Amino acid sequence: MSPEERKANGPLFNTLRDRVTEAIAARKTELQTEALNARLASERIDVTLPVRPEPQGTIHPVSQVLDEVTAIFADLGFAVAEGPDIEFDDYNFTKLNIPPDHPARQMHDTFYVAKQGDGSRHVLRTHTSPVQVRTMLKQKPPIRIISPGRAYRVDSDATHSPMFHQYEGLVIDESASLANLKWVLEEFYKAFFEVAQVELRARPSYFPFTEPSVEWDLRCDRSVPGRIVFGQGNDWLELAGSGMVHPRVLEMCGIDSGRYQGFAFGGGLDRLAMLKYGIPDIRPFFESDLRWLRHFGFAALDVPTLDGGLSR
Ligand code: FA5
Repeated sequence: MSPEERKANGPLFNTLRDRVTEAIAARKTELQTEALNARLASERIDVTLPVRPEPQGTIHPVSQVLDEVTAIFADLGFAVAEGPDIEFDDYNFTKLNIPPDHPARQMHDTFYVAKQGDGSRHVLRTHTSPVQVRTMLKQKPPIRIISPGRAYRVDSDATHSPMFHQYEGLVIDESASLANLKWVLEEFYKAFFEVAQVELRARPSYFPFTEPSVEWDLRCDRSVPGRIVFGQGNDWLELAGSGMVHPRVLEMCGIDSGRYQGFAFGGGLDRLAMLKYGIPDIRPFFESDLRWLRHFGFAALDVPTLDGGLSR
């Protein structure tokens, strides 16, 4: 265009350019709004729904049984106490009336941890009984605790694992007796095996930290191969070690044995899981085989409670 033409048409073209720019911007906003609305419609979620329609994964039988045992003892008024897996030799043995060089140390095939700088020695706890010591050292009677947890022994076959689980019970007050212990165990086994009645048989036993010491067998029926019915029949199943806490243990833990007395008991959690849920071998418990876990595992959202049902 000549300079004159440019002068005349310039404003016209400027106006045209502005209108085109505006139209493009308007259309762009419109398309963006449409795209956002389409995305919001397609990605809409109901936040009140569970994250997944089907929970993935299952609860391990040991965790299930641990929750069941805790629920039952909580109902009986027991608090849960804990202790570390790596324990002082003193708490695992000496304060439980098993001094160094005592032959009872050979009853436990112990994993020892290297000596500390001060010469003291730690062990992987061979049972949950050191939690008794820890509890008595920091709490005055009355004491009523249950302590489920891991224990370790140099031991491995179909019913023994180097790492396994135990539960420990301890009751200390001015009058706790063997009769009370028997009642507690009866209530526990009734609730745990979900039967109306159980019968316990006491056998004299030996644990250095209890005197007298008693082992308990539960009446059951094993006449049909592969099946156990609890509370009836002519067979007996060994279930728990127990006894009256040795006065020397009370004294070593700072409790006046002239005034206080009590009972302790303990058994294998894995063993309870095997019995209740018909699992023949302990070794796959700790192999993390997903097929085994899916077969023997429990629904992830079912929390065992006494009124809601332990295993259903
Ligand atoms: C004890 O460990 C005592 N502390 C129990 C006790 C507590 C007695 C309080 C008195 C008062 P024992 O060594 O018998 O006792 O072990 C108890 C249970 O642990 C056994 O019956 C068994 O069910 C389980 N257990 C022991 N070793 C293993 C293992 N290697 N694998 C799986 N379970 C085991």
